Amino acid sequence: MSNATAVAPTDLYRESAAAHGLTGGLNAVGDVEAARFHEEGYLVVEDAFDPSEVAQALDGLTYLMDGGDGEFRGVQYEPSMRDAVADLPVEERRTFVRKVFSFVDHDPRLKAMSGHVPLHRALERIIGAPPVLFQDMALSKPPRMGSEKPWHQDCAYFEFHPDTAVVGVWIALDEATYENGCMHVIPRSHRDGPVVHFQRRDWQICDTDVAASSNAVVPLRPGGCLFFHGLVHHGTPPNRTDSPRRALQFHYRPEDIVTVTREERLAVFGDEGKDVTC
Ligand SMILES: O=C(O)CCC(=O)C(=O)O
Repeated sequence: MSNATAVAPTDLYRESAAAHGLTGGLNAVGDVEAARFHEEGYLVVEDAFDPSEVAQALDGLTYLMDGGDGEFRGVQYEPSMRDAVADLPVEERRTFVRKVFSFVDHDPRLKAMSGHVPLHRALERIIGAPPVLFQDMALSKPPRMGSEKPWHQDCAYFEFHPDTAVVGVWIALDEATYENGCMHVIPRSHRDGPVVHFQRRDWQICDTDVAASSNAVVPLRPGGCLFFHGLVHHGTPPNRTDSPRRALQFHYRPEDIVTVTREERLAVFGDEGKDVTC
């Protein structure tokens, strides 16, 4: 099916059980917690980063969004504002940013977040090998405008064998709530393996194939983080509030991996996703 403007069904995200998170920072991720990650497909650490680290990350993002690095091209705006932003003053333009990507080599504050030592220690426990960063982005949902990211599996976007130990790390920079579009995951869905994705409201898992009734909501305070398996079904509803919802998202993998071709990837995840990037 190809209908990118289709309207989201209203019952796709339930304000149901909030995911239970660890406290004690990233050092609280030990073998038991890593085993829980593999069982459930995700792990929440409520207090992973302190307020000064969050503030530094926001400063780094603001610098790049405002054109502080003339070489940087990784800023994407909400689709409805793409033509209009050029005429806006920078502070206003910033409001309409949807995504900032491939930034770690353009700002030392953001590089520090991606290389954060306790984060890498926790990832090594989960992956079972030293983590290699392979994708960095910041995802913003502008007030009242930030749209839904429908249910999907991140491995659908990567040219790695689907068994690769891919771990996403989603770090809240603002408080993330049900109302402003926090993450939702379907616990244990990674165990069912790759699922065909459809070009509908986005490149997504067919709505009727998502066990939305069993979704876990992942509200986070700034500095909280979600580790999620590359095959776990996840998504975010729209931002229905007057405040922005900004987050960092890093993806890590082990050094040794088996790559696949684009055609092999699309043969597994569905060939309607030819033109999409995560
Ligand atoms: O932050 C969001 O709104 C969605 C992030 C996400 O699921 C993704 O980019 O894969």
